[in-house]
Amino acid sequence: MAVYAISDIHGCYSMFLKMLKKIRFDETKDTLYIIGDILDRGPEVPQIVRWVWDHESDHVIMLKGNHEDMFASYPDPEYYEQYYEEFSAWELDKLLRWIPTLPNYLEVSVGDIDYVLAHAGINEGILKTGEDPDDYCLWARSEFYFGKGIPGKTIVFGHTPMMTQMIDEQLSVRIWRPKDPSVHLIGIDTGAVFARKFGGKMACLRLDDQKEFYVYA
Ligand SMILES: [Mn+2]
Repeated sequence: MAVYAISDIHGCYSMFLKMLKKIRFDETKDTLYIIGDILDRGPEVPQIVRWVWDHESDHVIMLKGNHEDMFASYPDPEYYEQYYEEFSAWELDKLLRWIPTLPNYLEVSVGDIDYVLAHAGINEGILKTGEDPDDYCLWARSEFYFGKGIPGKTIVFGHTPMMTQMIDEQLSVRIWRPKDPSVHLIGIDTGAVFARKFGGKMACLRLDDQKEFYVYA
């Protein structure tokens, strides 16, 4: 009955399967939120997309990342030449129809913690109105994670690999939290796709008790 969050898989399908094993994910009981960016950069993009399609349910829930949005909004045959080879025509069509249906953020209460999940971040205005006209949830950077968050909410986000960012003067390859304990932000992108280059790894957070899980390439 555990609830997990993972993000920025970026085609690292083999690492993702390792992670499912590590957390002993049971899709009949547990829930997994994938907080965007399964596309681009990594070696096994079609494999992870097909896995998500095969498992999407009340127990496997995908949110939109900027890389999904870019693919759907500005499909560039040259840039995505690889995908046009790797995916079938009907899969590409499905991808383009699927991406706009993915949410920019989700509110999830686990135990007594009210989480908000968003790929890059979220602010109070978006949460109040439900509108994200500037795609803040997909693209926010330091203006979000150097901010104060939203009172009463714990925000789990990805998008910025924590190993490449000097945050609070701390170079981290672990799940990140701000030093100020009153700011409830949790950054879970630990750079899985950059694992070989920079020593990143794939992180997964159990929302029930905030236990951290890591797998290596
Ligand atoms: Mn991203």
